[in-house]
Amino acid sequence: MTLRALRFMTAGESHGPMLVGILQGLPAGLPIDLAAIDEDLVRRMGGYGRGKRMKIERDCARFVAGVRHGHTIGSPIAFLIENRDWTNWQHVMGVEPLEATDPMPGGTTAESGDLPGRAADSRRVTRPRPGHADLAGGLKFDRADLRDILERASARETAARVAAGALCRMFLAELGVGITSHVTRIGGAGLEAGTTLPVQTVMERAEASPVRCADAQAEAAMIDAIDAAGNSLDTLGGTFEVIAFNLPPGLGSHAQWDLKLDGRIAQAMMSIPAQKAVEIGDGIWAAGHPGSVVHDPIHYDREQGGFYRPSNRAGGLEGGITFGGDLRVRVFMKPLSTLRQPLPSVDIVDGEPAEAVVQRSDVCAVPAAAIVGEAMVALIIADACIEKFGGDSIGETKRNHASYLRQVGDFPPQAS
Ligand code: EPS
Repeated sequence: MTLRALRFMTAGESHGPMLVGILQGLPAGLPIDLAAIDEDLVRRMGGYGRGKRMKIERDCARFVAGVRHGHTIGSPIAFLIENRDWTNWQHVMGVEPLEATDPMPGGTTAESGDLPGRAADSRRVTRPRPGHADLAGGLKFDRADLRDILERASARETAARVAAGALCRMFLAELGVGITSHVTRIGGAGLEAGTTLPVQTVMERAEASPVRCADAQAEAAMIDAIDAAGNSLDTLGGTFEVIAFNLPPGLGSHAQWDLKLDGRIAQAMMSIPAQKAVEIGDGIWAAGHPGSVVHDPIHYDREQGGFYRPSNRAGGLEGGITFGGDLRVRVFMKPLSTLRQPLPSVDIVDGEPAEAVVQRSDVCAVPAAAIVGEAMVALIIADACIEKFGGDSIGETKRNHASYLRQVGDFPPQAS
């Protein structure tokens, strides 16, 4: 349970008719830029190394509740994102029970072959891919067709997260908060260890890069690495960094384990498919260095707006609370588990060794994962802002936010 003031759920299979998202808890009166939501959806579809599915889709969000005349009205926001590929999967993903005589994909009928009904489907998946949810999910949900698992485990679901994240981003913009991201490594190619790029550089350069990399030399090496992996029928993971800037101090809390904002962010990032580790600030580097060089000294200058830090190795959080510096979260993605040259597996029908199923997939989806990472950070920070500032209307939230910032400016309180 990571959200405290917002509620968010998605539904939808990768090759079903559509994805569905419901987001509840944004204040009323928030202006909604529909085009900006679809722009974020297009950003997620892009990136060098994507596969053929993204050439079929034209992701856009159709709002069916919670937005009226361009503004939120305080009710749950509901939206749909159509899967254009659905037209190619209607038989495989149909809702109705299969009739014995139904024509099946592959030219068979449900009663043909030695397996009854749906199991005769030529797109039945019985050879789980190492690294995907196929086997673990099949065991848990007792499915004879592992498609019942992979359809929902697919990263297709993240399109709905990006639409919800775009709504949260609009809310955060009202409070002056911005979010950006860049790719720092793909396979063996990346920025030099210890590189921290300024937010402005990331915003200007990463967006224009096919791999979302802000450094031209690293970008070229990443593209070469993706080409080489694709040519050898392999896949690549990598790392990306999400940065949230102009954050108020005081989001999250030290007071209880499940209130700490770093923990809430880490959970949200780890929930993105294929992510295996999360680092806040220079956390991994810090583990190998003494405290005297790790922690960010505290300075004060009224002219400069009060407290400030010459460094931000903490990544914007101390004790699970923002202190006013940029939030920097790095996320580590494993290579996609659908391999065109499949790994050894076992056929669940007979327990015999078999090569894992080969599904259409991407060679590399790290640039897309960075956009999903932005959305998840937007969701968690928006949640923490509503938790801190409340407000049923955006005007009320902004008044509370402004009043709190005055309090911070007057710190410390007069002794009573
Ligand atoms: C994805 C849609 C999927 C994959 C990919 C991401 O479409 P399809 O399975 O039809 O090709 O391209 O999914 C995975 C990497 C995965 O492991 O499931 C998308 O919309 O992002």
